[in-house]
Amino acid sequence: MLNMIPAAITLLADQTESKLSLFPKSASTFSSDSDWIFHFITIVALIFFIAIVIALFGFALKYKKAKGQQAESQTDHNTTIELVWSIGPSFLLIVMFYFGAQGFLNHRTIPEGAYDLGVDAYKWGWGINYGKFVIHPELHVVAGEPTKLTMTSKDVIHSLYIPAFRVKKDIVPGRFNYMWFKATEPSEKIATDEELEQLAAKDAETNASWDYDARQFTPDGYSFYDLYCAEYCGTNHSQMQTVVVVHETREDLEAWIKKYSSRPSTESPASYGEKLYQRRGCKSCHSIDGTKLVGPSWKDLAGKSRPLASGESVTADENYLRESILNPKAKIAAGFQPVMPSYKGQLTDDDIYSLIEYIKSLGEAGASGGETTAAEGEGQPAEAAAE
Ligand code: HEC
Ligand SMILES: [Cu+2]
Repeated sequence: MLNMIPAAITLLADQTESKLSLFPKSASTFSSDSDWIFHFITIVALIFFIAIVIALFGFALKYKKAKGQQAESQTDHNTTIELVWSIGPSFLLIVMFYFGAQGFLNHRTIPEGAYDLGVDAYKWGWGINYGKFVIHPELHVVAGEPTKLTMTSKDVIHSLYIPAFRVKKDIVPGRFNYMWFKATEPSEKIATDEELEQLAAKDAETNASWDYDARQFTPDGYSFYDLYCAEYCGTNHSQMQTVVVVHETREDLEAWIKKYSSRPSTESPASYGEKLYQRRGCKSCHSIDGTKLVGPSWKDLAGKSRPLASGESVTADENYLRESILNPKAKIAAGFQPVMPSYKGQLTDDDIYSLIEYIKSLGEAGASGGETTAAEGEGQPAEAAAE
């Protein structure tokens, strides 16, 4: 019996696909659970609001006395009315509670065998861990399969919110939080590889990063759903956004992951290093133009003398840079807090090498003699000197 209510309300208020709807497109199995009950509660509240306001004004007029007349007490008791207006609405509340609790438990119960991805939230960005050293700000999942997110924060409380999936969950530093969903509507491939290459070349020329809002597809050409941080977390909270791409098949997703698993053989380490700088969140703490952020700028860092908090100085050679990435607490740069997380086990040797080459490319090229140390480090491909 109770189960007829969702169907009836969905008929009444199935606006999620219409232009009038306040709801974003629905793209997960949760939408059908939650949208109707939202409408149901809104409609019930509206009906009661209207009835109560009409009664309020009606009685105010009916019992209005002329000015100066003495008010008289009219207290009376009607057991039937009292019972009806107490017990009647409580049935409505039970319906709301029943379906609310059902939806809540549904969100909490993660199905066995869900596809598990790690999520790292930090001020101000996202790192989705696909395993095999692939960490990327975009969230990529498969349609029709449950996905589980295991979420941690590196700093303050954030909240992962995907309106189209009707899911939202806080991410608290120092603990794991979980969420799951089953995406239903695959993304479409909107742009051709040729168009994408042109746009990427244009961005490289103007030094711009990919504009998701203006283009409405990802650098790989997919349409996407928005993912926001929904917990005010500081200055750039409003920019803490990324996108969700839903792949039609697991193979398609695996192919995408593979594409990001290592440096393409055609790409120079320094230019790949720049991508890692953007993708892996170094950007939120390190500038490349000399600006001091949470961490030191990478401009003119390589090869220079680096004063340490201990009072000593070291040369910022490849070994120092590598150590700073893998074991940041070993030597603290003077004037900075030891807040950089270690990237041990999260970057491949080639990733680290590429980042170092990128940092080296940010020194004033050729201006300093200390920079002729290219390809000296252990196990690094010798042909890959910076451009
Ligand atoms: C949460 C902020 C934060 C993030 C993210 C971060 N760093 Fe750092 N980094 C710092 C701070 C703060 C220092 C200076 C303190 C120290 O030496 O540990 C630092 C120091 C460094 C240094 C030494 C620089 C110098 O001037 O001596 C290198 C190299 C470095 N980071 C590389 C990276 C790379 C590569 C990434 C991304 C994969 C990264 N960092 C991500 C905060 C960060
Ligand atoms: Cu946030």
